Amino acid sequence: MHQTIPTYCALCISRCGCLATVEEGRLLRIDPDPQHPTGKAVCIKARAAPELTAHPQRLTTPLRRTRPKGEADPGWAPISWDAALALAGERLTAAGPQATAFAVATPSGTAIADSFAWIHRLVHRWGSPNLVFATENCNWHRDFTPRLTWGNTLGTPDLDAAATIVLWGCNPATTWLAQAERVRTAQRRGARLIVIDPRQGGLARSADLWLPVRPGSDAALALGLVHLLLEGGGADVEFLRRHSDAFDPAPGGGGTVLDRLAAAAAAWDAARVEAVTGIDAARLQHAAALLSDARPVSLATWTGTGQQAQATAATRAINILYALTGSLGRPGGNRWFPRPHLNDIAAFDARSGVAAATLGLTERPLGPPTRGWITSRDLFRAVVEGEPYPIRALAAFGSNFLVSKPATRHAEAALAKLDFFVQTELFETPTARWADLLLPAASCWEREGLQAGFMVSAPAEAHLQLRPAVVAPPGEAWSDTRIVFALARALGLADGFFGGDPEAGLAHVLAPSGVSAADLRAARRGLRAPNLTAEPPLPRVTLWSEALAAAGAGPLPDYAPAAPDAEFPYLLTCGKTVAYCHSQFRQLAGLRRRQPRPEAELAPDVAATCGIAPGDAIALHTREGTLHCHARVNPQLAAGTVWAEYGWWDAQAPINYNACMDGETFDAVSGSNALRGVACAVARRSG
Ligand SMILES: Nc1nc2c(c(=O)[nH]1)N[C@H]1C(S)=C(S)[C@@H](COP(=O)(O)OP(=O)(O)OC[C@H]3O[C@@H](n4cnc5c(=O)[nH]c(N)nc54)[C@H](O)[C@@H]3O)O[C@H]1N2
Ligand SMILES: Nc1nc2c(c(=O)[nH]1)N[C@H]1C(S)=C(S)[C@@H](COP(=O)(O)OP(=O)(O)OC[C@H]3O[C@@H](n4cnc5c(=O)[nH]c(N)nc54)[C@H](O)[C@@H]3O)O[C@H]1N2
Ligand code: SF4
Ligand SMILES: [Mo]
Repeated sequence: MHQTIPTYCALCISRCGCLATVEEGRLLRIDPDPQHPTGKAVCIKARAAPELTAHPQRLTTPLRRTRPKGEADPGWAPISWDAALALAGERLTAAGPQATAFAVATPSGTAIADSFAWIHRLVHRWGSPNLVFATENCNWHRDFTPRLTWGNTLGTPDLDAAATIVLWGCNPATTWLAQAERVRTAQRRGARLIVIDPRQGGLARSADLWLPVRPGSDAALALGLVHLLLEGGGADVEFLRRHSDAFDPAPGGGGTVLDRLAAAAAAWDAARVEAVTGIDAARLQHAAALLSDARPVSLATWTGTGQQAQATAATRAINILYALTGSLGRPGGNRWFPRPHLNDIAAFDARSGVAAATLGLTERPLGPPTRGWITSRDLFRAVVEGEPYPIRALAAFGSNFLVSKPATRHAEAALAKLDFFVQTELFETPTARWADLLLPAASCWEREGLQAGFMVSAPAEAHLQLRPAVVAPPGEAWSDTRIVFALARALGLADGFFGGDPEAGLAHVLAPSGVSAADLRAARRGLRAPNLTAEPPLPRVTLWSEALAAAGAGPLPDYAPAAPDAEFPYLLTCGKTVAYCHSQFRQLAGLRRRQPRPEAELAPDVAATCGIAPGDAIALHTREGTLHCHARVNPQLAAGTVWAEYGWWDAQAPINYNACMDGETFDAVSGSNALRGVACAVARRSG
């Protein structure tokens, strides 16, 4: 007998509402659930869920290493959960909280969001200062850099009421189906669309204006637009007068803050912008005209502007440009819609005693270390060199940082040197292969998960849903939340974890929402939460940032173009593809058929100069290393650009993009790695 279960897909940020068809404990298929606020469509990753839940390579029992680290075969030996938890408790206690770092997978590209706050609670309550997380290359510049300008996140673009939508370095048609659907609906209603991306993918094909910016040069483009808005009278002066420091005297003289901003932006006239970004004056004018006249403006940006060597300048300049439109916090602009009211159990306040010890905080006092989030580079250095203090143990919940983070000097030595490394995973990955103890995690289809707010619109944000397990986990796999609660017990923290009972924890989380877990289990599609948070008042905009000035960056953003490089004359950049999330899902044959091997797109000028035809085997060289892949030629790619896939791994072949990224080239404020706009050369190879 078939059973159809309403649920949502938790594999990526989109959290698409869907229907799971199950028969005799087996997941048969996933279909969209149009009644759900994010249920208009599902992608091929969700369609591959039956393969993920039944995959023969899934981890099904706790495994203990029996062979030395660094050997190809860890000699995994199955052990019981009791033995595994006792071992983890004993070894982590021996290392102690300061010498133990944690790691967590991305909540935007995995289902770890289910357990994200509980993992943070474990880290914070136990007293570890350090959690390796992807934020510097993921959401930092979207969610935290805007705090420097208006004290809050970028907010949610109110797409349903926007006159102009700007997608700047994000590609929701590939990475966020539910958001792309809202953009298409807005376009049908008549909203204008501007896409700023070196590659014309997805929605850029139907945009009113596509700006093929040269990778890594977004700060210059944004400053050029700030200049045009200020010069042409397109800035919302009334908004600035009431809600910003624009008319305050600038520290150090030179008139008001707005005068100083205008002077700084005037250095970016159209000719210089074109020379640096590749965007000609006509297109720049067109963009400025839309931003000046077709308001309110909604803005989405994500990793395209974040993974840059000057990402703070880029996002600051974009945020300032956005503030000039006067759309912030208004209907049709970026807003902070009311969300279900929940208790926050991440316990960031418990960090205060150890916060100062967070790795990288001294170097980046405005960056992710302020939240306890560290880079793998800083972790490896602490393990190998004992700098600034030794770290001996690592506890990771997913995260394949050997593939998802750039190459760093100490990686192998650090992983070999760790006294103890425990990881929860679905599969054995290149990172997991270094573990002492590997714990099998249930996938999102095999465990409950709570989603408070589905992001893409006001009604979606108010939606609260408790996703059911639609099938049982394979073998003895557990949900990460259950593992966190069990580890908390093993570390003597049961009191701070509701007696070690996840159900009691869930009841506490839901208490302020006005609904119970039982209510949510009955309302299978979820419901509009009775108690919502309040929409915050319009924030005050800080154009002139004393905080950045004090941290050694300029109070106003600027951009320093890289010198031309004769040896590595092209610019390498990357982006996501529909079939995969980061380094995941290469095991799934259904997805692998769609995208069987790593490929890179070359702009026609690059292909012509290098004598490369579509389908050729090529090598991409950077100063850090070499990447093997196959060529496509894409006429819809900024001149001089190479756009490659990342996330591939193979012990035998150099196909990991990030192995050619220099982990020492990063934004000084945030630590975001230069993964986009990297100097490269291209050559044909045989094979
Ligand atoms: N060159 C380049 N590099 C990038 C990016 C890029 O655009 N270009 N993007 C960056 C971004 S935005 C991010 S967020 C990071 C992501 O970096 P990571 O978080 O390291 O993401 P993945 O490489 O997908 O690895 C996630 C791992 O978690 C496991 N996993 C998945 N779901 C679960 C779960 O529910 N529980 C547990 N325990 N494990 C799970 C998967 O099997 C996988 O091995 O990569 C970054 N790296
Ligand atoms: N299919 C799929 N969906 C995902 C994920 C996934 O791995 N796969 N990961 C999830 C996660 S963790 C995240 S953070 C989001 C990220 O979502 P997005 O930010 O939308 O992801 P990307 O495709 O990495 O990058 C967006 C765009 O940046 C462009 N770009 C490259 N270089 C530059 C540049 O220098 N300037 C500008 N302006 N644009 C540039 C790329 O061409 C790409 O179109 O996606 C989430 N959804
Ligand atoms: S876009 Fe695909 S992977 Fe992401 S939530 Fe929707 S169906 Fe799942
Ligand atoms: Mo991400």
